[in-house]
Amino acid sequence: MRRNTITRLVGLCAVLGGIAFVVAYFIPWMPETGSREGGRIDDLYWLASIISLAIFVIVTAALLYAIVRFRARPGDEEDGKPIHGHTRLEMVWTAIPAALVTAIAVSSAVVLVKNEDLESGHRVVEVRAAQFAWSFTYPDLGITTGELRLPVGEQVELELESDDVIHSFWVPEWRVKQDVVPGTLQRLIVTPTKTGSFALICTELCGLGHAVMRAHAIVMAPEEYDAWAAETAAR
Ligand SMILES: [Cu+2]
Repeated sequence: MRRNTITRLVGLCAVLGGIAFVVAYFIPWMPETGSREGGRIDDLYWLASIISLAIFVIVTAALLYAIVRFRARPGDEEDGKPIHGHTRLEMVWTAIPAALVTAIAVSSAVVLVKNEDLESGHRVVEVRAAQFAWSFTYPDLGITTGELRLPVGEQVELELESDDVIHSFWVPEWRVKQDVVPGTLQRLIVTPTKTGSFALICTELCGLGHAVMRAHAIVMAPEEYDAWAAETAAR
């Protein structure tokens, strides 16, 4: 390749890379993260996004350059040169994606292990899904509610069960998500890091009322949670 070609390709990559960065970084694609597990998942998203965008930018730059630079001129009836592969190039474009996919797999496994690491003495809430509502039982308080309340900064294990069909538990800000399969006990571990009221959504089409199968996940300061727990348990 001539020096000129490389300079132009690098320039094109820089322009496309700049556009890709602006689109990826400055547009809020996802709601702000509200859990410790979610922060790790966001890191994975960034790793996969950066790799994908880098490859996209390089491929697009080469494609655009080739379309403009090597286009058939008017009156050009010639066939292209017969080219039969390029072993070294093929080895490179096999080895690099293999390394990238391995990097994504290893970091995903690390995040999965960390996100499923249960601290001893953690809080437990039993979650029941039924057409078309959620209910939450707090074994330590002996109460059941229609909205999920949790203290901020404390790891909780949600034990999910379904009364009828498959549902799916999802709070977008927490990033983690779990199908609730009838006849099985599913677990989801989450450590809320942000107080507030978040939408809790069923994301498995579970029947006519699926779209309204929503509840709130309310994350409170620890002392507020304790006050609510004491008041509700006393009723
Ligand atoms: Cu549902």
